[in-house]
Amino acid sequence: APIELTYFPVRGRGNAMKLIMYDQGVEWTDKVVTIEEWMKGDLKKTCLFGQLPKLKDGDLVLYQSNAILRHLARKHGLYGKDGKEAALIDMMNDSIEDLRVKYLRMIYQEYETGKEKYIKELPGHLCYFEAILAKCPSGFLVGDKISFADYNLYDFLVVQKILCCKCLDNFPSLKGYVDKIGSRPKVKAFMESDSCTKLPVNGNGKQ
Ligand code: GSH
Repeated sequence: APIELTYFPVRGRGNAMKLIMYDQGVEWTDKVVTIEEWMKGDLKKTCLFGQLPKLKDGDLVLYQSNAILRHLARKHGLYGKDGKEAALIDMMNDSIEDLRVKYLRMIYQEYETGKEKYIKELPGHLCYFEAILAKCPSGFLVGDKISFADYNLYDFLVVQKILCCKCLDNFPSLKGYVDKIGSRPKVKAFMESDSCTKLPVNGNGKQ
């Protein structure tokens, strides 16, 4: 049976895993849960931590977006060539998660009052990834191959550009990275497809 992804009709935490599945040629079905359906509460009660996304792969049922990314990575060779690379990829992904949490806090809790400050502070966070990528001849975060952290960072950076189109202007390596990953034929096709463009970036309509 194909993998089944249950999530809200937003890009949010779902897009990076969809990108991986699309780019890696994984078959999956989308189970879209509207907010109205969710508000009824029945599905929430069945979710291990009361939240989505949820990924069903055979008899494995997974919650937590980063655990889902890692599961897909293990299955599809997106977790480095050895334990050392895997550790470094985990480290990168944790840092992306830190930034994602900051972004989501601003979007959901203080968009009106905190957006300008967030945009002002963003270069101070992105500069670390700029320095990392400037030193990577492969153009990926770790090693010679794309990893789940690359899909996650790419997705995050695209969303930052939606917030502030100039945010990568002083970061040539990050710009080149977004262009490079974004020009992978299936990544490009997915990002231009209805599955991505028809969805709001976030659940509250802010972006
Ligand atoms: N750490 C979790 C993950 O990475 O999957 C966070 C999951 C999360 O925040 N889910 C939100 C949710 O289910 C949507 S992105 N909200 C509805 C609710 O909490 O009732």
